Amino acid sequence: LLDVSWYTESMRDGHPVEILDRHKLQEFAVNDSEVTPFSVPSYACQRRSTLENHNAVLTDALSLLAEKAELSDEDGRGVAFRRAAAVLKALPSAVTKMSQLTGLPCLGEHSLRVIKDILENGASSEVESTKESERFKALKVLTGIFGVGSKTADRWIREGIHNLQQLRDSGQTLNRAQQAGLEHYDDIKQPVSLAEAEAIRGIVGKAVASVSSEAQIVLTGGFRRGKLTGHDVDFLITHPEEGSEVGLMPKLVSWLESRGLLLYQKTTRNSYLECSEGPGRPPSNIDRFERCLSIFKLSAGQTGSGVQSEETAASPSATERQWRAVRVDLVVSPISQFAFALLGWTGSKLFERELRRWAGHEKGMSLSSHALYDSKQVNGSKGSASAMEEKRSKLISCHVLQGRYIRASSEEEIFAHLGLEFIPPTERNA
Ligand code: DCT
Ligand code: MG
Repeated sequence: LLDVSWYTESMRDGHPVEILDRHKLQEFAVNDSEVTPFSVPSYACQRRSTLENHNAVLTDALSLLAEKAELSDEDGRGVAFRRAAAVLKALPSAVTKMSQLTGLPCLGEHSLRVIKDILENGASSEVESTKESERFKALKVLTGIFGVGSKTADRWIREGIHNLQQLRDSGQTLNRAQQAGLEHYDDIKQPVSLAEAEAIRGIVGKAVASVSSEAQIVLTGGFRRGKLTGHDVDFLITHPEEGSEVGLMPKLVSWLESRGLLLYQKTTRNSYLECSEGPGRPPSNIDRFERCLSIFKLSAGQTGSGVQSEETAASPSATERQWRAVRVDLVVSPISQFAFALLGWTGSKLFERELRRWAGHEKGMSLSSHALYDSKQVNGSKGSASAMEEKRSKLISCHVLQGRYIRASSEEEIFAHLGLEFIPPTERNA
């Protein structure tokens, strides 16, 4: 009776994880003797991944190939490279021999070939040729524009547009986000520093306090994981009284807009409804909270240390004008979903993906940034029920479903429900 499509979806999502066996490794091994292989658990959410990385050369190479795959709409391949990179990031020291990799999870043949190339020749030919590829360079530049995804970039490249000037000259119609993205390209490309993130937190915090004395704001994303720079600043806002978070976002946005602090903003309303939604995860990993994607205008005076000095080369005007554009995401969550939202918005992206994969494959549960749903007692099937019957059963199951949602008021509780050891934010840098 119940909709279990999320489960099959998560199965599809869970690309088979390759475990490297000794037989396969022989192809790659250089010298097996006197080498102790590393050992790590399969899922990134079972590992402690700090920002310390002893294998940056290898993980940068694999991350670049992941990026290339993602920009080419090959998500499965992208995830495989991301998982391989995350395994190497979790190792306690640098890999020097292929034989150290025996038994490690998530290292497929392609990733091993890249690693071997680097260990033996100092570089991977595939990575080097990707870096030089005109198509890859154009995809990077064009998708670097806020509001431009890989599909749009691909279409533009096919029309002969490879860089910003060609885009400006082409007369392409850009939407509002893309226009703002193009206008503030240099600033947005520049990493956001922790000092800038904290300055923005101060301003947004003031805005939140002035629209509601009890509302709370938390810095999430990479900065919560201890990163010193990021591509944007992510905030999660809630209110201790369920329902009182409704209406906060428009007030907050008005407050910021009236002070000229937003160069661009687009707010989407909360579209999550547990009852009508059923246990399914959203079709994409994007959650359904009320969300404001914005480009913030940060004045030099507000960071204390002025506009980042590094950007002088990229954008000489940034220091002259005494402000810079910064990407800021605001998300509002009801307090009942706050722990899930906090966990979901802290990342890393791969850590989140692995938590969901663990929940689905190992625990028969569905995890989102809204809820944890236990589907183990699901019986019946979607079968050939008519649309009418399906609608009716969905309404009935709505009541039944309540019992299978697992509530949690902290991240620690969610890890416990998932049967995982708690991993603090600073160790979620998979
Ligand atoms: N997220 C996710 N899946 C996505 C996108 C985002 O799980 N497809 C979560 C994890 C991180 C958080 O949202 C914020 O996203 P980003 O800002 O893109 O990531 P970040 O880790 O904060 O990276 P950066 O430091 O570069 O901003
Ligand atoms: Mg971020």
